[in-house]
Amino acid sequence: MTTNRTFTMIKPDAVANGHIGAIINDITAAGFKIVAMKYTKLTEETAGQFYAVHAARPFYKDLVSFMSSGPIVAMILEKDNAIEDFRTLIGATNPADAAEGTIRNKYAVSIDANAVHGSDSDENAQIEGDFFFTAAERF
Ligand code: IDP
Ligand code: MG
Repeated sequence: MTTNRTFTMIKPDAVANGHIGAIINDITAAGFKIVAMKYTKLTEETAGQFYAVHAARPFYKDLVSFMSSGPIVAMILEKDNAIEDFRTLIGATNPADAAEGTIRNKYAVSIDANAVHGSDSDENAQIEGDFFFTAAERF
């Protein structure tokens, strides 16, 4: 089932570098509606749970440490073809490979500190949104 929703986080690097406003502007200008939004901070424990799918990868420990290093902005977004269109908007994981004008091209620092998260499937968008938001926090 396609839900037309995705989940994103503005990661600690982009928050610390003052890019919250610009990134939200790019997201809404691209036609995404904000369904839920929260300024919050992950702990090592909650970051570890969120990225449990990557637990076997060599960068997991660094990823958990980075994602709990400062505040983030979590959002559920809605648009036709949300998953794919949002991945296009943010660009490749490594900002060095991200297309001109994409969010990671403009705001990311490195392959780990890469400005934003974007869900990779409808199923994961649902799981990730549920991780941060109750039903009453979605509009
Ligand atoms: P994605 O965020 O583009 O979907 P994933 O492969 O799902 O990329 O990786 C999750 C996150 O883990 C990335 O956004 C990035 O922050 C980090 N990451 C991915 N690959 C590497 C790597 O090779 N070195 C360090 N960090 C990485
Ligand atoms: Mg991913």
